[in-house]
Amino acid sequence: MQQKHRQILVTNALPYANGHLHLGHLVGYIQGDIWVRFQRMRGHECYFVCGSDQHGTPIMIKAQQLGIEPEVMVEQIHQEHAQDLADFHVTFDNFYKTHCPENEKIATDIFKRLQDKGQIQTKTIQQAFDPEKNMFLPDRYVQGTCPKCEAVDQYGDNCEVCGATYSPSELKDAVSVLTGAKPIEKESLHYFFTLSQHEELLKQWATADHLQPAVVSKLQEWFEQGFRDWDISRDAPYFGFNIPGESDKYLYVWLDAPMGYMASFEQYCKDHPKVNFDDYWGADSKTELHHFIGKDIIYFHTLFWPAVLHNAGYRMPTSVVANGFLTVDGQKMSKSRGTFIKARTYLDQLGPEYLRYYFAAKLNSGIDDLDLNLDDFVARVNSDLVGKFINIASRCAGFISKRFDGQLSDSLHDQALFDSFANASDVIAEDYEKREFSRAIRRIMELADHANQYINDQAPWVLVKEAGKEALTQQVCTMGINLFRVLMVYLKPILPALAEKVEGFLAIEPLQWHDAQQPLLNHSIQPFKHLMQRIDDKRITAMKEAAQQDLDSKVTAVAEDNNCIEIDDFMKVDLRIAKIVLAESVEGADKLIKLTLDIGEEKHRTVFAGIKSAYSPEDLTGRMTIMVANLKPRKMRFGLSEGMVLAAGPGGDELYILSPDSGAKPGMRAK
Ligand code: B3M
Ligand code: ZN
Repeated sequence: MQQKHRQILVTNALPYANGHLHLGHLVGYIQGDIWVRFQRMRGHECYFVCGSDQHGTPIMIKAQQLGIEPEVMVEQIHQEHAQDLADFHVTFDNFYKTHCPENEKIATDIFKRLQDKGQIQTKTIQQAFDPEKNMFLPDRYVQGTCPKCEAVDQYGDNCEVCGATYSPSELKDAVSVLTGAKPIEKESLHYFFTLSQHEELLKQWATADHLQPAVVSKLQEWFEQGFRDWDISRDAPYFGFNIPGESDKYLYVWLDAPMGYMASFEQYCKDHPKVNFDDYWGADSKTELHHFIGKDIIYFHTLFWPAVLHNAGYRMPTSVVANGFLTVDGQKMSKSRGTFIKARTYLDQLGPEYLRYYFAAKLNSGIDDLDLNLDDFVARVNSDLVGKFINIASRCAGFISKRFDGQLSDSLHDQALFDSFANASDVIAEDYEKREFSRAIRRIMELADHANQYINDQAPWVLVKEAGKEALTQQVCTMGINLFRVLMVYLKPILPALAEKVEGFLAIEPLQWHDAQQPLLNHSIQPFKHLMQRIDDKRITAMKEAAQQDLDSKVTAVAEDNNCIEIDDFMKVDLRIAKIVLAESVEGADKLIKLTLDIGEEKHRTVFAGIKSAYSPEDLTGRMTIMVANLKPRKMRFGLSEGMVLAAGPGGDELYILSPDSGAKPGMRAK
């Protein structure tokens, strides 16, 4: 079926640059890559871009925890993600980043275009503020008791137990997740995008022409709730781009993240001048723009993003394609069960195309969750790919190589059978176009069964022993090889590396979709080499153990990052409430104060404390403090120091001794 030439730009969601990619991420990336490879096989001009999402509070906090600059952390993780995706054969034309000059220019320009159209407004709002961290708290950084059902440890703005939604200020006993401090309500000026003015635009766009049915119905719910203007600014400290004209207000990460698609494509166009940025992003673009995302970020991609694009004078997306979440063995990925599997942990044990095949065998055009059942994964890959598909070639190639010097016959033994394979091209293409990959695989595997049945019926291993049957043997094996080649065309979007090996074995140019129509005859092939090995269960076990160690290493890594100690070590420390009975200067020591402490059973414990830079002795006598009572006594020039009082701060005159709450008594032990 002749089809018009298409120009297509495809994107995948930009992974946050603050953590490793895991198999759940791979569902969307593999889905997008299969669809792109299919389009390219059909001869369309199809570009595929992505990149790292590098801004926002979680990234800033993570970098602080690791004690490195955010720019350094996001670059390290950018490289890791790029390698992981390349090793899964996800062929982005460009895997760029959001913390880059191109994106800053685009974001600033779009902000100003919206502002000039009166679609950026400012409003003073109240927000939870952490007085210790000295920063405003995103909703999920506030934790407390649900105001409705009293469930504890609920985050931000909605209760996971009863589903109630509320503002963080309504949470009872709210604390900052970062410091444990009680948040205060603080005012700040924020910038808003006037989303509420674009309901009609979005209602017209958010149809089945652009979105999956489940997404359309979700959007209907959101339309019924009505739209509020979108808060697109965040106060310092923040890692991102400044709001134009502001020094300590930043663009909210979700404003500049999807612009990262544009930045990635713009950088690609700079390196490929024949590709024109405006052809793909201009308001009157005739090309296609498809966003592949996880279903958790539909809101941003089907409401904010199309409205921002349109109002900034750009085209709107042709489609937004959401994929479901991944479960493993029927449950949420779990670290303790060793099923929270990083992309690299999988790749250390198994080839990428096994997983590509298994995900494709489960993927359809909907947004259902996908289960990676590890036993089924092994069985399905070994049965379909090795037992059925590869088997077709391996049962025929040997005869062609050994008996006919690699030469295929000049005619087909069963033209009708070949035609039935070639004629499947259109329905399988339609399955791929509609992202019904599991249906495409069902059709392909049915054809593989027919091919194996044909070989069973013709039994070349018998023919080859019968006098006068040489030509027939060569024809039958040539038929088998041709059926295998057609199936390789159909499987190539899913198994690109295997396809490359097969193209080498058959000594042919890279297979395109239309190649399924013509048989390969009167052609010399290479000796058959092992194309794919079966999955060994031991690999799965090793992967799960490694995933579990990832947890241990993850915890260790965090521990090392925060020099954490074991709980048992901490319990050895005897933290005691102490009364400073007497504080005295120490002759000849400009930093020390001699403290005599009442710690309950002992009334005159001596400690030399280096706090003279911040305190005079007379300020300390009579105060309560906290000390470490079981520290090994230390012989000093001025006497024996029998413990340590606790003080915090950067030093100099900024040193603060810790004081217990009123009512605490000398000798009480901290728990
Ligand atoms: N980084 C969320 C995610 O990683 C977000 C996607 C941005 S796409 C513009 O799924
Ligand atoms: Zn609740």
